[in-house]
Amino acid sequence: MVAVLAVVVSQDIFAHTRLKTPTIDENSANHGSNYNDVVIGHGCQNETDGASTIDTVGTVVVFPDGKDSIITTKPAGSASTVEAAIHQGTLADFVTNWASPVTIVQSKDVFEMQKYIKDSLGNKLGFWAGGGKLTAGYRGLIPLTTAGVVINPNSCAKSVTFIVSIADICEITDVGGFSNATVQLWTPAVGSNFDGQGLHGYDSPATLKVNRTIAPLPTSCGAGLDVTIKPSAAQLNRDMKVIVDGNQVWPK
Ligand SMILES: [Cu+2]
Repeated sequence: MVAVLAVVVSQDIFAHTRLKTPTIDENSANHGSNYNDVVIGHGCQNETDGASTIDTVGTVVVFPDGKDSIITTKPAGSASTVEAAIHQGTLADFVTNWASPVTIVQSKDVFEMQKYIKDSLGNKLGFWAGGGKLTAGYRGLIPLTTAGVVINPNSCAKSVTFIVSIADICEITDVGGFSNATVQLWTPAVGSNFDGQGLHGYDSPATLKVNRTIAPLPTSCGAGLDVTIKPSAAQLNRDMKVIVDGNQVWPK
């Protein structure tokens, strides 16, 4: 019985919502992009037996804006127990071309509507897709491309990992109504309204890791740095929204 339970639990972990291709190389091609999908792994959990039997009616995907993002570094290849250091500089210290990280690939395969989430300058920081539903027990592929990322050639970054915040919505509620039955939050715990403390997927966001493959690491860098870019709480509170025709639909 214990072995059976262990198998069920680990399958559930692998079914968390993630990018289909979570690790890519740098890409300096003109208008370079990398095709990818958000993979919605499972629906929401019913309150009777906790199984993921509730259909998903929409998803919200947000990349860090790179302006007030939380930037941390670790020596490349260090153990997960090594504490990350806060970087006091800007994202440009590590990435030279971050502006509009994501482009929607038009598709009605899963949801009927797709709309960008932009900042005040028009940068495309994410998108939502909704209308119709993803049936519980099925996987959903939501196609997108990410902009080609160029790592600052003078930096010591060996890789840069962008934390991608995703909300899979099963029932439209306000923030107070978030539960395992209404939403699956794949977000970093940064103190936003979307942390989902105690809920399935707590502090287990999707990631996009970009490996340095163009300019060689300067020899003065030694082994180099693994850099992580997380969105700020302020950004998530601003951007994790579904707005239809000027009206905020989610959270209510
Ligand atoms: Cu899961």
